[in-house]
Amino acid sequence: MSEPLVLIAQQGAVRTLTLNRPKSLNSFTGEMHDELLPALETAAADAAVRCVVLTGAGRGFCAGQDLADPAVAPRGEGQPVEVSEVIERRYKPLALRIRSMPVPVIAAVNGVAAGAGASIALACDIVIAARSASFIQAFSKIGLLPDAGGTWLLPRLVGRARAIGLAITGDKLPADEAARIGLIWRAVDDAEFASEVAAMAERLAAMPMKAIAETRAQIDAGMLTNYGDAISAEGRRQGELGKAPDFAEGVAAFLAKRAPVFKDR
Ligand code: T3D
Repeated sequence: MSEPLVLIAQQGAVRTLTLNRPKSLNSFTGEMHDELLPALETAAADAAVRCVVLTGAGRGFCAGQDLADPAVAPRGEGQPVEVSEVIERRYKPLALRIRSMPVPVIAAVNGVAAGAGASIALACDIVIAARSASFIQAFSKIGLLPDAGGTWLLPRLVGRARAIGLAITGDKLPADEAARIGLIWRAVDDAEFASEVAAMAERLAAMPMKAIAETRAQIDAGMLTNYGDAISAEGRRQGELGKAPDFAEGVAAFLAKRAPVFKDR
């Protein structure tokens, strides 16, 4: 039997999904998509999961689309390949699933994240990178534009000037620099990478899930609306959170000077 292309592990309330095509720097094939999206769906539906960590096996996080995959590899003159179909059918559902998970998603970027691999990492809620990792908008080097959400994410994360610079040059951005310009949450020493990721995952898993999911949804929605409408939308979401048990627990714990135990999802 062949090895799974996505390894699934559970530690406490943390579900870790590891892209597992290390020889090709975990680049995406149709088969890997076939395993990753269901793994996320399963995690979303499992009440025992309160944080998902996405990472890569070996020395890379993900080198984007597998350029040798016959489904998308250019076939020569007169035989165009329908790239848009792959994006619509594969990357869009994946990115939207990550962005709408009922629990926080950490991208633990252990090595290079290139092309759609970078877009998928940046779609996650918290990106922690090992200091030796890097981010590459590899698309321009092969005559493409940033996809899988790249053109939407980049300017929102780092502003137009840097988004265009990164996208056009395709230059390698070291993890430290990515953190400095606000592309990611943190870069950490390689020796501390695993423990830092585990600590953050454990911390997030103990937080109020509904509040985290609503915060993410409202920050994304707020970017598409005006200030007043954003305040009203925040209020509506806050109204729902205010009725949930986690809010009552949070306040009770604060007043009793004890640690809260959040259970909603
Ligand atoms: O096509 C569509 O459907 C549209 C969707 C597009 C989405 C995209 O993601 S487009 C962007 C695709 N990705 C790339 O263009 C990145 C290609 N890879 C690289 O530029 C380099 O590999 C890296 C800069 C990421 C890392 O460089 P390095 O020197 O550390 O490693 P390497 O030696 O280049 O790669 C190691 C192996 O992984 C190597 O295989 P080998 O020679 O040992 O057998 C290499 O061919 C393989 N590999 C790396 N990236 C890919 C890949 N194989 C297939 N597809 C890849 N994307």
